[in-house]
Amino acid sequence: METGIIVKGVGGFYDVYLNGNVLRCVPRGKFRKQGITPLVGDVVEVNTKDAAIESVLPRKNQFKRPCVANIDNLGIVVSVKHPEPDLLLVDKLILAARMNSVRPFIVINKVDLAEDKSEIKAIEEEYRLAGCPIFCVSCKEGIGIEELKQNMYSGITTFAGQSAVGKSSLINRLYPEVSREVGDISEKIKRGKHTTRSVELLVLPDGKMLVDTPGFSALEVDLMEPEQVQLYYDEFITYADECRFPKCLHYREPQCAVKEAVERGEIPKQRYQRYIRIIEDINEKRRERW
Ligand SMILES: Nc1nc2c(ncn2[C@@H]2O[C@H](COP(=O)(O)OP(=O)(O)OP(=O)(O)O)[C@@H](O)[C@H]2O)c(=O)[nH]1
Ligand SMILES: [Mg+2]
Ligand SMILES: [Zn+2]
Repeated sequence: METGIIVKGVGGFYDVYLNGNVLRCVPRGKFRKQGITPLVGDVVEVNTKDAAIESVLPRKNQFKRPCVANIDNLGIVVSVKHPEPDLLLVDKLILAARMNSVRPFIVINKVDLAEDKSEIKAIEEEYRLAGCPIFCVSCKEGIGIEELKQNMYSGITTFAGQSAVGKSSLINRLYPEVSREVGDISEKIKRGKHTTRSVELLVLPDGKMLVDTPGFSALEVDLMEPEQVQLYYDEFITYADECRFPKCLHYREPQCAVKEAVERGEIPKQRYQRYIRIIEDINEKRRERW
């Protein structure tokens, strides 16, 4: 028995990356009876004699769009401009990642479009205390690409962010050897035709892995409890103990140490205000549900 990782599903078969090779395998019939569908990203035990998947190891996480398991890292891409940065989306993606035990990092792309450094600094400042590494790059000019590549975490990485921030360009720049796999125009047309385009895990020369479809969804944030959200804000942690109420949401409560830290400028104000928007959004969604 050998352990491998599913890189692709092909009409009832699964391509398993195993000892540096890809082996097309069939799942044992018992999976269907047990209601288990193997997913791309699954770590599986394979009987190499008859290329059969014997078992699927427990998953660390699982996503619907793209349909993939065991994501380790999420690169959240945002551009200096064109499009204007949507930092609420960045915040939600950080939350969605952390909620699912995925490690987030931020990539500020299109630094070549910044008229002066202050536009880049403004974004960096927002996430100074958020506990995610930040990389500044220009896919157009090749700035910062090598540094990001050196710092890419091991395991499975996927990128997310608004349309046109440069996710495909980034993958092309980082890993030109797999570039034909990512969204050029023809790929986009193809995708339009096949509404459920299958997801594929790309094994890179350095052994790291990449999910080629950026589709990590931030919607799950709506399912969080309001009390849970703050747990994922590193910048609140040191202050939260000092709040008057142990279950303080740092929202409308009096004597809130987090709000005081915001007033003193120790926590970035906009980031805090977007946190409040997320809390209010969740509350609103709940009211609609009842
Ligand atoms: N000026 C500048 N333009 C860039 C840079 N990176 C990407 N672009 C341009 O931004 C546009 C969008 O890039 P894509 O890589 O297709 O963006 P994407 O995030 O994959 O977009 P979707 O697939 O729609 O989600 C393209 O016209 C790129 O040429 C950059 O660093 N600087
Ligand atoms: Mg793209
Ligand atoms: Zn508080």
